[in-house]
Order: sequence, then structure tokens, then C-alpha cells
Amino acid sequence: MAKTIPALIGMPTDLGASRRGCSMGPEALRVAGIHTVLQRLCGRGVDMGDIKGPKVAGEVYSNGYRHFDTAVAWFRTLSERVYETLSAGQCPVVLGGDHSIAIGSVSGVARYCRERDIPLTILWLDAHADFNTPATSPSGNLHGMPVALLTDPDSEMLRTMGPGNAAVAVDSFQLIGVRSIDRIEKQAVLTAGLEIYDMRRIDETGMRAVMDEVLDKVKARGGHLHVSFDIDFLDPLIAPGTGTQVKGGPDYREAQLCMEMIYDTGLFGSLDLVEINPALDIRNQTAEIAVEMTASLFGEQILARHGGSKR
Ligand code: HAR
Ligand code: MN
Ligand code: MN
Ligand code: MN
Repeated sequence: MAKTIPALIGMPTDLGASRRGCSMGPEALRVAGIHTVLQRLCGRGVDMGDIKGPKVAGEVYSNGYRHFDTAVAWFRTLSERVYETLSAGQCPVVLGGDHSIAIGSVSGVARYCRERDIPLTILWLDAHADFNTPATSPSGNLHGMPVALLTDPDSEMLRTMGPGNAAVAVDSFQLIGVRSIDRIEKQAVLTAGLEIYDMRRIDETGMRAVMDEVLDKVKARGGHLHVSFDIDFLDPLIAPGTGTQVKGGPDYREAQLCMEMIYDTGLFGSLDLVEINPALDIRNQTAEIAVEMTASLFGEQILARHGGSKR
């Protein structure tokens, strides 16, 4: 899918997070030049503009969720847009927004793959496991729940989003960079058998060995690779513009290697860029780093390797 046409889809919402501001993420990424970079690397690219959805008025809690009804409307639209984009042979690049929007994007990708019998792997790059449920969440915030809600066969969220939005198998997910899990969430992760490459693992063996192991599994499976990139994956020293910083993440080169190795598989086909909060950033540096990481995912290389791209 590497030669595909990237299609930017803005999701300007922060209803899944406590701290407001990542609704400005799509514009910050555009200002940082994401469109120009992708056009340079892919020859062309389209900007489909921003999805529109309901604004949140005050705090609305129901059944352990904050803003369930509002979220459903946004996610349903995104799921359809991502599905249509893939069906048109393009590569959706979803500009968040908080990480709950991945419920919409992954759901759309999963529908596309399911209908065509294409195996799907989701690389979840994140400081957090995002495996809370309304029952376990300390906050009710949807951005702490997407992996759990996407993998639950009885998911109230997916059901309410409508037909086509079915649960994704737990073993489709590979989490990388995790270093913050809530107490009950940790138990749930173990019970579910979710595959997590935490920071200690990266420290012990290095990013290269971790990515070799993960990507060997991805290549054996084949099919479609979706990358859900939560910017808090990165060390906050290089990416401070995010609402839930956690110390001790991958540094610039570790993260770039991760992206370069993903590109090399030739299976990468859709992307979320989430949790960039311009209200907390310094001169848009976090959005700029996100664009630099995205460039590597789309094949930018220091020097051509493996007889591959000279871009
Ligand atoms: N685990 C906490 C919660 O569920 C914090 C989750 C923060 N999530 C994100 N996305 N920033 O990874 O509330
Ligand atoms: Mn996340
Ligand atoms: Mn996170
Ligand atoms: Mn390190």
C-alpha cells in the first residue's frame, strides 16, 4: 500500500479527554506542513477537510462514560469516511483529536478488511494501554478506553455506532511504548492476553529488536497494517504538547527507527495521529515532530536502503 494516495481526514474533537485543546490538532498538523510532506513523498495527496460533529456542552456522564452520545455521532461518521477512503484505494491519515477517535477509524479499517478477508494488524503506539472500560475507568474519559471498546464483542459503543462496526480480535493489536497502566486496567490487560511491548522491554532489548519481533508477526500475517500513533508515545522532552505526558518514552531516533521499520514492511495502509494539544505545545514543535514521524512512515529515508526508496 506504500504507493497509495494519502487522504487527510480532520477529526477536531477533544470530547474523550479531560484537558481540552487537541481539537486544534488537525490545524496544527496542517500548519506544520503535513500535506506538503505527504505530497512530496507520494506524488500526490488529498485533504478531505474536517469531519463535523456535535460540540460538547458542559459535562455529560452516562453509565461510566463521559460524552457517550456526542462521541457516537463523531465516531460513526469517521468510521464511514475511513471505510470509503480505503475502498477508493486511498490511505486515510486521520488527524485527531483525542485518541478515542480511533474507535471510529479502526472500526472503519476493520470493516474494510473484514469484507475483503484481509488480515488486519493494529500497531498502537502509546504511553498508555487505553484498555479501561466504563466499569474500570478512573475518569470516564473515552480516550482511556478505545482498545477495550474496540475488542469487546458486546461493545455498547460499537453497537450504537451501527451496522458494520463489529469488534476486532484482541490479537490484532500490538501495543508499543506503554509505561502507564491503571491498577485494574493492568489486570484486564493480562486477562485479555493483550500483547504489550512496554518501555522496559524496549530498554532491555532496544527498539530494533522489539520492532523486528512485532513486524515479523505482522509480515507472517500479511494484509493491512494500521498505525494508531498517540503522540504521548514519544518522550515528553521532545513532544511536550499533549495532555497526559508520561516520562521515559522513546527518544527521537528510537521513534524514527520504529517508523522506518514499519514502512519497510510495505504493509502500512492507514494512520491516526492523535493527542496533539497545541494549547500545551511550544511553538508547534509537537505537531512538527508528528509530521517528521509521518514522513518516515511514508518512506522518507536518510539514504536509500534495501534497494528501496530514494526519497
Ligand atoms: N488511564 C487513564 C484513563 O483511563 C489515562 C488515559 C490517558 N489516555 C490517553 N490516551 N492519553 O492514551 O483515564
Ligand atoms: Mn492513547
Ligand atoms: Mn496515551
Ligand atoms: Mn532510551
